[in-house]
Amino acid sequence: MPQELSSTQLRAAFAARLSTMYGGEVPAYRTLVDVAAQVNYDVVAGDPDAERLGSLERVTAERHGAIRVGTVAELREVGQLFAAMGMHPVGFYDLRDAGAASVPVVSTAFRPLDATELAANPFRVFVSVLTTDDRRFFPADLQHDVERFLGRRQLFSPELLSLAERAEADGALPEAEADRFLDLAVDAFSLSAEPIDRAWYERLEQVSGVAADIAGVTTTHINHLTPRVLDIDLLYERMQAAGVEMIDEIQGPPRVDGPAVLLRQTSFRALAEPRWFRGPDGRVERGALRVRFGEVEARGVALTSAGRQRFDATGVADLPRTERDLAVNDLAFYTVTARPQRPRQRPPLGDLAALVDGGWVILHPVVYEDFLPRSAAGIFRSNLGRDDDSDRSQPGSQRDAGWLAGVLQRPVHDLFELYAAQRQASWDVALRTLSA
Ligand code: OOG
Ligand code: NI
Repeated sequence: MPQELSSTQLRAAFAARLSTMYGGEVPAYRTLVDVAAQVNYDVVAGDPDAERLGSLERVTAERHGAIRVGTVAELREVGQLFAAMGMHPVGFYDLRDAGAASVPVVSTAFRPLDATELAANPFRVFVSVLTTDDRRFFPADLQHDVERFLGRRQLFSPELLSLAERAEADGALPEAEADRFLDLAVDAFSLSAEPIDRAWYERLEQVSGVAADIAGVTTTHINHLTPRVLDIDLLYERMQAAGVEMIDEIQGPPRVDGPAVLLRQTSFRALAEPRWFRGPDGRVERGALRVRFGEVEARGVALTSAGRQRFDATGVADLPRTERDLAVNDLAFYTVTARPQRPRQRPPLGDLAALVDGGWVILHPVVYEDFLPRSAAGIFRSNLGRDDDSDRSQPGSQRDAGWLAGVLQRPVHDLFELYAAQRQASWDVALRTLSA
């Protein structure tokens, strides 16, 4: 039998090749990765508990990417591509309503679903699609022109898509096909040398920087590739000390004296990258665009929907400051294992607080593997400059998780359900051990 690559191996190889490609395109990304790796190393060296939210090895290798597409047909193709690598849509994010920073896209994240796959390689991609039919952002004539432009482009070749279908169906690709698949996939996300129609790009830019980035060009590109760090405040300081201009803030919950929750992110500003432009007279000239930036993130424990509601309403300050209290009040997800040295009495099986306090079980945080719409919109916005100038008197177009599943022709997984299933599975095992 020929050597083959499983979907897990395809994902790991894709993440590695994408990182090499992106490092070649955006040298500041390499600085970010180096500083991030050093921060992780230093944090682990100084704190015996630092790996509680992920091993040094996993955290240092971990990346998420972001891409943006224009149409539902393109989004469906993206879904096909990632299915080949064991990455499935999780969550629905509406960034049109993400407060002051709203942008005309809705999004999901393609990622591995279960703990084993995440441990093998946690690579994920945040994918956004332009809402061209949303009148708050696009008047009818512009919608028409944008859709006509998008209808003529092809982001992914038929060869790439058919290799992806085959990989999904078989769960693997033979080595030679895998290599070809990876080449084509990485290529589809690299910055194109194709000249950009300047007048068209500028017309879209008037409406929104996001619209221009997505629909002003005939290709897509990886917009950022984000390493993970164990201490984002330290990383922020060190990047500034290294002379890299960072955005003003770290997005997400502020640092507190207690368990890290959800996700904190920051980035360096988009750099001017040389691009080719075609003017109205047909002449091609060199120009520059600032669209790609360097994001970095720190991840904490996943909140339950009750915890999340409280966080959304009042911010992190209102959450308990211990893992025990977060877990027993069902505000954050923790898995449990039976403690090897535990009391000899009958365990109070139905009572989590008593099981924890009495020393029967140990809690383990479930890392938040997803995204935050407010931070996501903030990340878009902080790097695209212009303020929201949508017309809120117009009706928005309807989008939700059901719409997304229909477009993708794939189930869109609910993140709370995934975390709850993981917690439940650990309980099933622990209760069996405790009642034995
Ligand atoms: C995606 C922004 C969202 C994140 O980490 O929240 C995102 C984009 O800029 O396309 O990646
Ligand atoms: Ni990101």
